[in-house]
Amino acid sequence: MKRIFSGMQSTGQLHLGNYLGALRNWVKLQQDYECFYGVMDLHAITVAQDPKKLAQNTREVAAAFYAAGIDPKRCAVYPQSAVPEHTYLNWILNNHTPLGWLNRMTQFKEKASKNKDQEVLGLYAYPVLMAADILIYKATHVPVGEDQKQHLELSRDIAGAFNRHYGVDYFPLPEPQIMGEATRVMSLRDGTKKMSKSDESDYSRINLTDDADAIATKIKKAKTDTLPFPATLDELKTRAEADNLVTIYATLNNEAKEAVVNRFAGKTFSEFKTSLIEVAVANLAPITKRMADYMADPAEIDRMILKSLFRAREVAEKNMKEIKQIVGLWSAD
Ligand code: AQP
Repeated sequence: MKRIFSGMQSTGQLHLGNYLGALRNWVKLQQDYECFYGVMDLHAITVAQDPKKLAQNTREVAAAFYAAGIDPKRCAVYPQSAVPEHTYLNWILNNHTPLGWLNRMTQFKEKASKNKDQEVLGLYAYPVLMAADILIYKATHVPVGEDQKQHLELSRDIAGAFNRHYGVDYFPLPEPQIMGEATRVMSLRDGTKKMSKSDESDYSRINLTDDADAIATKIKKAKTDTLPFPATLDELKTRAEADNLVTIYATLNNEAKEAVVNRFAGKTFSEFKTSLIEVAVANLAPITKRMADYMADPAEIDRMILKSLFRAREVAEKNMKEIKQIVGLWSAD
């Protein structure tokens, strides 16, 4: 069976971009693949986190996975820090990653440019840890949003560099799976910026914990231009904010963007937004409700994590033994 790895950082509450760009697709993929879904708490600390909140955020992300429909009986769902082989392999892969490759990564430039205090080695080296996250399971496929494509390509390059260096065909070159229409959901306040957990404005995103009132307020306040609703797909493409809202609508409602444009052409944005609120609440309210139930019982989340963590550890430990042999590291067995 083909194997999938993907993960989400526990940097805050998951939002509609995480859901439509990744999580919703993960739920579909669990039917056909062996899946490892990590809560990436070691990636989270590449920017400053409050130690009092981090473990709780990690539980909350796991709860969002379960609430969205990830079945822990089929998939491993676990915090990254609970499988130390991720960081062990990270160190080995550091030695097969030329600095020039890391210098090209746009996410480091974007995040570090926002804050000079964030120019730390961990943030710079983040893509190598991401390669280790994937390769420790010898994953063949990685479902991600568009923003992670560059990191995925680097993971393939690092896997190839390791294989060539040791003259082995050990790591498969992982394939990115960028699925559906909503591969890059944009901020509700600025159609040129991606929706992000770390955006200062809570109005820029719909969180998976938002109730119906919050969703309605955020959609009503979402930025649009002053022109009437676009009449054609070509026109939509030239209007970032409208395009984003139509993409959200179409993806949540499982229909083509063209069908949405045809339905609302000639109507007002306010009519469109009223309908979008209905669609968003109908889709997200059941997830929000299930998340609230899980979050009311954090001990149960921990028990659920422990039930599937062993699968990740089993595969990671076995592969690490093989990798140590390839590299020539000492072992008594
Ligand atoms: N706006 C988005 N549209 C589509 N997909 C998205 N993803 C994130 N934002 C969008 C996808 O969600 C998965 C998990 O991402 P992550 O939490 O590990 O980190 P990120 O991509 O850096 O997400 P954020 O929200 O922007 O986090 P912060 O603010 O902490 O950096 C990935 O598959 C990603 O593609």
